Amino acid sequence: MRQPLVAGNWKMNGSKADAADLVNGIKAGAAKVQKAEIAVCPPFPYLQLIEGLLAGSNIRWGSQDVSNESDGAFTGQVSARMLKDFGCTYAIIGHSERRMFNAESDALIAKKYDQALAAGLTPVLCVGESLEEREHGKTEEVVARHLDAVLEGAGAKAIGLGVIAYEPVWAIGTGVTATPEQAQEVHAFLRQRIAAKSQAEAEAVRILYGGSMKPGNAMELIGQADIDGGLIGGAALKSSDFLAICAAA
Ligand code: 3PY
Repeated sequence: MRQPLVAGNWKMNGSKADAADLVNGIKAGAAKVQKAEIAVCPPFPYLQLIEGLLAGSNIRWGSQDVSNESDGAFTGQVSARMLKDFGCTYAIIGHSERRMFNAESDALIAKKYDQALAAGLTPVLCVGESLEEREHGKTEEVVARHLDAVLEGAGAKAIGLGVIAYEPVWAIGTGVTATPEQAQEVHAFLRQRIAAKSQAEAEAVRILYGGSMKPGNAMELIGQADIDGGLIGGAALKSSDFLAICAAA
């Protein structure tokens, strides 16, 4: 029913040459990926290069962020319309690194989500708790707050038009991965919360797991009932690892 999605979040890594090598490597192996939809999210300066290299392939690309404004005097920001203009499909929104290092609030993230949808992009809304929050039994409270910022404002239909990525902060860049059971529990919670507003949107929306997903754990994680793919960090920077995750999905 739900086609798995494996999206690589390259973060602020690599050079122009690295970006070209990586995407060419992914392109070369993509034919062996049977089921999953593949997407890459390179840094902004390389998007146009990647768009050219991916022309004619069925690999999609996305941005790692988008402005909460449509246009105007917002130095340094990139609008959803600009991204859509030259073929962008996805926009990662509310990644924990942006919540942490750029002080992005739920209200701001909800505006970015609206901008992405209005321009015809598919927002990938990141939600997830810190280690301290998990240890204090606050996981559901935190991911509910992150989800509700969009669900309560834009509504279940808007959530159904996007993708959700559950990324426990304690599993990002630490090498520690949530167990399949821990991840499934949160994914099921998120889906039930959407189902309380709309069963159809809850069944349709893809919920990805992110946080140290790698070739060795991808199959078990994505094999869980409510895990529909991955948002991949470090392992997305090596085409063989990324392709192995895509093949496992
Ligand atoms: C990670 O796996 O490190 C990520 O943050 C993916 O977005």
